[in-house]
Amino acid sequence: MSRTALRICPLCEATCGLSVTVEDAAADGPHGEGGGRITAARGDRDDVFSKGFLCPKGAAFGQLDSDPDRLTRPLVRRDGRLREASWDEAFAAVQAGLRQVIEEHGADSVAVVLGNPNVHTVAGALYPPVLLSTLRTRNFYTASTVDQMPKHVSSGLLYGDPLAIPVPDLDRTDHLVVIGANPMDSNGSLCTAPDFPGRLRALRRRGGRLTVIDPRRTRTARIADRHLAIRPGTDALLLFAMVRVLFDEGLVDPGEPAGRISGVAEVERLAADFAPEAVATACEVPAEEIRGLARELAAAGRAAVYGRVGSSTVEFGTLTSWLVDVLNILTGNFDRPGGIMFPLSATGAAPRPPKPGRGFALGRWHSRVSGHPEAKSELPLAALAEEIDTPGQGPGHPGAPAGPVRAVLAIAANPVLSAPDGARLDRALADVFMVSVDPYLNETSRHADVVLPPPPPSRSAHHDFAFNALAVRNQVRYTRPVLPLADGRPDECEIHARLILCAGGQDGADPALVDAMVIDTALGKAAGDPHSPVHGRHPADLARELTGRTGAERRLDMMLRLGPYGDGFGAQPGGLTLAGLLEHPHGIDLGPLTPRVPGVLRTRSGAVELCPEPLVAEAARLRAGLAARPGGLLLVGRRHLRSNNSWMHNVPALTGGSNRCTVQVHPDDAARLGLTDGGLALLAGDGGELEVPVEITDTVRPGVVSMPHGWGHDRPGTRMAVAAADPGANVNQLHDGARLDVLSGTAVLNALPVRLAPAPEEPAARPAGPA
Ligand SMILES: Nc1nc2c(c(=O)[nH]1)N[C@H]1C(S)=C(S)[C@@H](COP(=O)(O)OP(=O)(O)OC[C@H]3O[C@@H](n4cnc5c(=O)[nH]c(N)nc54)[C@H](O)[C@@H]3O)O[C@H]1N2
Ligand SMILES: Nc1nc2c(c(=O)[nH]1)N[C@H]1C(S)=C(S)[C@@H](COP(=O)(O)OP(=O)(O)OC[C@H]3O[C@@H](n4cnc5c(=O)[nH]c(N)nc54)[C@H](O)[C@@H]3O)O[C@H]1N2
Ligand code: SF4
Ligand SMILES: [Mo]
Repeated sequence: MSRTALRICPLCEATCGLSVTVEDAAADGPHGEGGGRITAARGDRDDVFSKGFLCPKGAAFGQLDSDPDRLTRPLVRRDGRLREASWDEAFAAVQAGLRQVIEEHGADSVAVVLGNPNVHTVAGALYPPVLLSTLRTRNFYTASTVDQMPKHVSSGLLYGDPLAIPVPDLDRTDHLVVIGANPMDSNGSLCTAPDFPGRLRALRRRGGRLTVIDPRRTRTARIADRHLAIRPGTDALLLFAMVRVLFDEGLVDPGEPAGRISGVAEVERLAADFAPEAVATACEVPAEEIRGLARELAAAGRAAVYGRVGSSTVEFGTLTSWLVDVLNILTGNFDRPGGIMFPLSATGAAPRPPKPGRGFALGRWHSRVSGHPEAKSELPLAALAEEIDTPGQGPGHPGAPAGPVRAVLAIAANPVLSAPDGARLDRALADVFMVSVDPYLNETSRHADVVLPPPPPSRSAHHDFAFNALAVRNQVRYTRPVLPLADGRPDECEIHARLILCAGGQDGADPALVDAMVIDTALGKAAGDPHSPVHGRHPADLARELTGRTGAERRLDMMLRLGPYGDGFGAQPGGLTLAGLLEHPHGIDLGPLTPRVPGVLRTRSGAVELCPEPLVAEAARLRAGLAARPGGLLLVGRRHLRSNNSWMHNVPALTGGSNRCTVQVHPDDAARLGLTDGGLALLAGDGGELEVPVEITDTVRPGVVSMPHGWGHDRPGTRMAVAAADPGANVNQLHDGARLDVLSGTAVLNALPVRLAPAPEEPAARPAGPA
C-alpha cells in the first residue's frame, strides 16, 4: 500500500516542503527501522513557502532516508571494539563514562561539540541548551566557528544580540550584492529562501540587478549582471573602500532608523584610510569598479548586501561581516522592505516595548592552551584538538579551564573532516571518553565509546526553529513523522533527553522529566513577566493546557502560544497553537518581513552601535597589512549542489558526475606549473599536503585554486561503503588550525596560502594516515 505524506526537507537551510510517497509495511523494515519506507519525494506545490520547489538532494530523500549504512542500534566499545548493545546498556555506559570524568577532573573536562545538523533537527534546537546548563562546561564547540560565528559577533556588537541577523529581503530588492556565497548551489545560508535560484531570476525579471563578488565564476556569478573576481581574503578592503566612497560623495543616508544609530562619524574616520585606489591592487579589482558599485548601491531604490561563507571563514571575517551591515545601514537599506530585515519567527520572543539591553560581551573566558577568547560562549572548533592533547594547566589565560578535555560529547558533528587539521583531532579523539549521537559510523564517530544513532528523518518530526528566524518570509510549518519508529527505538529528542539525564547522573529517570522541567521554568518566567500575555497566571494551569503527543511537541505548543503570533494561552483568541498549526499541513503564511527596529535592539545604549571598539582595533590591523602584498596561490572552497558537507557521499543518487573532489586550477596557472587536466597534483598548506586530481577550468581566477570540503572517507573502522569507494581527500588537512578570525575564533578556511606542483611519479608518502 502506498500513500503520500508531507515532510519538510531537513537537508539544507531552504526548508522546502516535500510530498513523499510512503510504502507502508507492517513488520520492521529491512534494516531494523520501523516498517515502511519512502519511495519518492516531490516538491509540495501547496507549501506556503517553497511552493513545489525541490533540488536533487530533496529528490534523493528516500534513498538518503533508507541508506543501509545507517546505524539502527547503539554501539558500545568493549575490549576496544564497537559492538551493538541495547539502549539501556548504551546509556548506562554513557553515564558511567561521563560521571567518572566529571568526578575526577571537573565539569570543564567534558567538551560538547555540536555539528551542523543540530540546526536542522527539533532535538538539536530544544535540548543542547539544557545539556549545557546541566554540564556547566566552558569547553563548548560548534560548527559555527568553521562557519558563521563572525556574523553572530558582528550582530552582537551592532545590535546587542548575536542572534539578531538581518537577511536580504530577496523578493523585494532592486539590487542584490552577493559576497562569498553561491546560493545557486548551496540553496542559500543565513537567508532561508526555498527556490533561491527562482528568486534570483525573479529579481532580474523585475528589472533588478545582481552583483556577485567571488574569486570563482560560480553558477550564481554566471547569472549576475556584474561579477567581481576578487582576490580571496580582501573583501574587507573592498567594502571599506565602498564605505569611503559613500562618505566622499555625500551618498550616506541611513533613512528612517538614523535617529537610532550611533558612531557614524567614527566609521567615516576609519574608512578614510581605504580609498579605492589604496585597495585596488590588493583586491585586484579596479578602483573605478569599486566606486561604481558604491554609487549604484546608493542609487538603487532598494538594495541589499549579503555575505556568506567566503566572507566569513577568512582572516577578517568579523570585520567583513560587520562591513556588510554597515553598507546596508549607510545606504538606507537597513530594516526596510527590499533591504536587509529581521524576520519574526513564530517561536521567537514576542515583540515588547524597546528598552536598553545588556549588550554583548566577548572574551568572558579563554581557551586554556592558546588563550582564544570565547565568543557566544563557544571556543574555536579549531582549538579542540590542542585542548585534548596538550597536558597541564596552560599558561593561565583568564578564565581558562584548568586542565585538558577528557570526554567529548559529539552531537551531529564530524569535526575530523570539517575542522582544520583533522588528523590531529583524529589522534586526540582516540584518547578520550567519547559519545557520538550520529546515524553513521564515520571519521569522527569511529572514535566513540558509545554511538547513539538517531532514527532517519522520515521517522522524526520537523520544525525549523533556527531557520524561521532567518527566513525571507514569515511563515510557520510543522510536520510529524511520516513513518513509525521500530519498537523500543527512541527518537532523537528522547536520545538527547536521556543524555541530559546521564550528564546529571540520573540515568533511569523518565526522560519526560526534562521537558516538564523546561516547560515549568519557561512558564514560570512568562507568568512573572509583566509584558507577557500570561502574566500573573499559574504555571501549572498553563502547563495543563499544552497539547502534543511528545514532550517536544508540548514545548513547541508552548513556544508558539507565547510567541509573536500566539494565542497567549487564550489572551489572543485565534492566535497560533500547535493544534491550529496541525490543521494547516502545508504551513501558515505570516506575511512579508516588517521593520523591527528599535524593538529588536539589545545594546546597552538602545541604539545600533555602528562603530564598536573591537572592530576599530581590527580595522587598524587591516590597515597595517595593506602595504604587504603576498603573492602566491590562495585556496578557496566550493560546494556542489548534490552534496552537503561531509555526510552525503554515501547516497548513490548524489554521487558521481561533477560532484568530485578535485583541485580546480586556472589554465594559466596549470600551464605555468606543468599540470595536466586529470593528472595528480601535490597540494601543500601550513598543515600538510595532499595528492589530488587536477581539474583545469577558467571558472577559478588566476592565482586561486579551489577544493571542496567533507571528503577523505578512507579511514578504517568506518561504515559508509559508498563514500569509501570514492573517498577523496580531506582539504582541511592543509590547514594547521592556527589561523583564525581573532574576534570570533572562526577558522580561516578560505584564502589559505598553498603550493601546488605535479605529483611525483612514485606516489608520495601520504601524510600519516588514520590510526
Ligand atoms: N574547508 C572547509 N571546511 C568547512 C567548510 C568549508 O566551506 N570549507 N564549511 C564549514 C561549515 S559551513 C560547516 S556547517 C561545517 C560542518 O561541520 P560538521 O557539522 O562537523 O559536518 P557535517 O558534515 O555537517 O556533519 C554532520 C554530522 O551529523 C551527522 N548527522 C546527519 N544527520 C543527522 C541527524 O539527523 N542527527 C544527528 N545526530 N546527526 C546527524 C552526520 O552523519 C555527520 O556525522 O563544516 C565546515 N568545514
Ligand atoms: N549543495 C550544498 N548546499 C549546502 C552545503 C553543501 O555542502 N552543499 N552546505 C550548507 C552549509 S553548512 C552552509 S554554511 C551553506 C554555505 O552557503 P554558501 O556560503 O552559499 O556556500 P559556498 O558554496 O561555500 O560559497 C562560498 C563562496 O565564497 C567564495 N569565496 C571563497 N573565498 C572568498 C573570498 O575571500 N571572498 C569572496 N568574496 N568569496 C570567496 C567561494 O568561491 C564560494 O563560491 O551551504 C549549505 N548548503
Ligand atoms: S533546496 Fe533541496 S536540500 Fe534544500 S531544503 Fe530544498 S529540497 Fe531540501
Ligand atoms: Mo555551515
